[in-house]
Amino acid sequence: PDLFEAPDYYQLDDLLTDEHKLVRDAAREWVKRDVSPIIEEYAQKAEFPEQIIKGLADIGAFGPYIPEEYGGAGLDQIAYGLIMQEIERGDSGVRSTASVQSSLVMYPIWKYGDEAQRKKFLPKLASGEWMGSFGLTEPDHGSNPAGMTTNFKDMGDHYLLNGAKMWISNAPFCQVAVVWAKNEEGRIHGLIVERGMEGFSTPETHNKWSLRASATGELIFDNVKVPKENLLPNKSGLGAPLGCLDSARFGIAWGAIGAAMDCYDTALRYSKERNQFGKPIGGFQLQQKKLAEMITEITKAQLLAWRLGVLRNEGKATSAQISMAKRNNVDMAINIAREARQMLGGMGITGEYSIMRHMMNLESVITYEGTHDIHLLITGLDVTGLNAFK
Ligand code: TGC
Ligand code: FAD
Repeated sequence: PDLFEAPDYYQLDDLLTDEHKLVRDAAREWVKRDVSPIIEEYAQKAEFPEQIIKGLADIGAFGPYIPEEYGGAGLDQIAYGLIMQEIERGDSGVRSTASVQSSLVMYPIWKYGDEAQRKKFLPKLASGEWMGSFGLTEPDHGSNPAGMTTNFKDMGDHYLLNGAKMWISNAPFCQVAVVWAKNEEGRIHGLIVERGMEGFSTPETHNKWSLRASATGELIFDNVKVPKENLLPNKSGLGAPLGCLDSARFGIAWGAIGAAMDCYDTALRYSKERNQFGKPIGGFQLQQKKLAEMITEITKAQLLAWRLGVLRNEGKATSAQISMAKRNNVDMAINIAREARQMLGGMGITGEYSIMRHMMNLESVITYEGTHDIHLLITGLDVTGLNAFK
């Protein structure tokens, strides 16, 4: 892992500020030192490496763009993207943990919460003392979260929450869950549910072939009494959780580039070292085609992500633009992982190299935060004005 070299074919470093490069390099060094050497072992045993939580907090991965007064790193969107890129070069599951904590837990508390909620939760989430999860998806409502059945009733001095969420990253060890549920009028609200509340449980989901180093589980609410002060007061409706997804999807558009870079770098290196028929396999046209296409696609994805970062810094990026980048960049990464895996021949299927782990991880990344198909339909709706979802 120490050998990793990030491709920068179009001198994109020239577009970054000194602060961007500093933040990126610190994240890169940390991933090299503390993630890459251990991650294969944790993925193989399907365990989240809890010892990396402090390091994630130290590199600013928990709330990169949340203001410093709440414990965040106070950085811009491009710095956030670069941190996600570096983490996902290590492992998409580790990036998932950071994405959820930052964009799906800290972001809604910051944007939709009141001052007391911000002060109570954000600093502890930024330091990793508390870990969070985000409950939107249900067993019968994945792509269509508007149909959710998890609900809460106003009991006077508290809310009574019932229902279940499925496929929830960080659920098994979270102290805090931002949960989306309908009130008696059917309006969606966010509630902060805390571990220890009676009737709240988080069983782990086992037997995943993907994101094995990330803990996934359910959130089950059986007559959970949620204090009234735990309702996020400043936004309701489906647009509230979808606003969080915009931020997380942006991070994924960058993160996927990291996974692709690692696959490309590994395959390029291997192609120069591995000899068959008397010469390095990198000297054969078929292998060069793969490598040339990989670096072309990575470069295009980097430009897309960078421009989207500029638009987000200016507050101008649309949700549909974010969908395009998430869809394109994850698809780019999974295709590169599949091609790179083949370039390593039999060695490519082993844990000696990171490629197959990335490839399997990306099967989740292409599904969560809106599937590949859903993002295509978002673009379709945006350009035609015609809704093909329903
Ligand atoms: P629709 O009628 O289009 O919209 C309802 C309301 O939401 C507004 N809106 C948005 N607001 C902010 N950001 C967005 N991206 C938004 N998209 C829509 C919209 O304006 C409207 O507002 P209002 O005020 O008019 O009510 O809703 P729909 O029911 O037709 O659904 C649209 C669709 C299919 C695009 C949406 O449901 C969707 O994106 N589905 C995919 C679900 C999804 O992405 N789930 C992700 C779960 S979390 C996760 O996967 C975490 S993985 C984390 C990790 O480990 O990294
Ligand atoms: P479905 O919605 O049932 O889709 C099945 C297939 O049908 C897909 O190919 C889809 O593209 C297609 N499809 C659906 N609707 C349409 C349509 N209108 N037109 C055409 N095709 C359509 N959720 C959270 O809330 N929080 C989390 O932390 C979280 N973490 C996750 C971690 C992992 C490892 C995974 C795998 C998922 C996670 N998710 C999380 C859930 C994820 O967001 C959902 O899996 C995803 O939104 C898809 O929902 P679904 O699995 O129910 O698939």
